[in-house]
Amino acid sequence: MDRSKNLVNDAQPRKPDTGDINLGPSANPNAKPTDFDFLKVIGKGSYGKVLLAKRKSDGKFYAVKVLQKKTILHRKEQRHIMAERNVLLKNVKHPFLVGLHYSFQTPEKLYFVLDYVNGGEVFFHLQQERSFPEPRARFYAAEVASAIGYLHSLNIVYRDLKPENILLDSQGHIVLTDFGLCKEGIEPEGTTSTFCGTPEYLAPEVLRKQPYDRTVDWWCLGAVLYEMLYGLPPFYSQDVAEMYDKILHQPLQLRTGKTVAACDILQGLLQKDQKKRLGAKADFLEIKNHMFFNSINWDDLYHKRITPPYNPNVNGPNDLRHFDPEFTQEAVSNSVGRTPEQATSSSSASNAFLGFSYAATEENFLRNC
Ligand code: ISQ
Repeated sequence: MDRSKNLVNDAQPRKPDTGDINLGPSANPNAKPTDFDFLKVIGKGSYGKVLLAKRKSDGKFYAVKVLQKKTILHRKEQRHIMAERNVLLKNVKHPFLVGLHYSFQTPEKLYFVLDYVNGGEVFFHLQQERSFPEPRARFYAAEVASAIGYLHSLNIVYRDLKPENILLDSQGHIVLTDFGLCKEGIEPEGTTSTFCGTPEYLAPEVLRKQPYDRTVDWWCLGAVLYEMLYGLPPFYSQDVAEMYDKILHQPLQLRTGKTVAACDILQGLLQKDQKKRLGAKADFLEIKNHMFFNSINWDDLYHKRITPPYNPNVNGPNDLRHFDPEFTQEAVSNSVGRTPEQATSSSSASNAFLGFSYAATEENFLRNC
């Protein structure tokens, strides 16, 4: 007897459980890890790693983000939650958000093929210069705000904007990475809702584990702007417990030497009470209209018609000069797939800077993830 005839109308026959995740419109069912040579580790987070990869078919470079399924998939329902909430799966496209080309999966891992952005982290450049003059800080803050405003228009809260997620492209425009990879539905089990990497920019309500909304992103924008102008995050302390206490209780102190407009926007964005924070009423519009941004033509900004204040001067995609050697060296030292020359070299880490003399498999890179 054909039992399917007895199913009620809305009942779906169960598909066999393949462990596959719905990657949405970006899914490319034909893609596979061996399409790429994996060259360097260029980013790292609680989610997994980001690798610089060269596609064998056309020699193009990409940043490939690799996630272990086992760290994100603990309950079947999460597959659906992920498909709903993971912004990498939505049709998100903005000039200051990293572009997703396509995604694919193996039984163990998810792969997101992203633009490779090689102007370096904004905070790498900040470290070289201690602080930025107001016009430079304004330009970066405006591009970050434009991207956040766009995410909010799609009902996406970025939440964990942090220094390492703010990159420059080869021309010097902002590129935000990592939106949606360490949030609801994709957070590794056991991570608390508050902690996902560096704690400097945590808003008071996130620290208190209270419900948060989009205003959390305006706090983070304030923290980024503060650090660009003063060289250290607001409420900074080497002692993390003390820093938490300051975020929660210490009034914002602004040293002299900045304009009234800069002080005013910092006070608005770094307002501990989320209901009183700049952006609480009309979201991005309030930030856009603040006097600190009077000189910004937001339409020109969006269309990249404003010349960036700094040109990273990179020589094509092989140029890793702006990436922290902590990451770029690691690929070589972790790798077991060395050439005989590298196996006998006394200084394998320094080989990372001699160009791409070999290509490891993705497995070699991710062995220690
Ligand atoms: C793209 N280019 C360089 C580094 C990156 C880190 C994370 C996500 C995307 C990236």
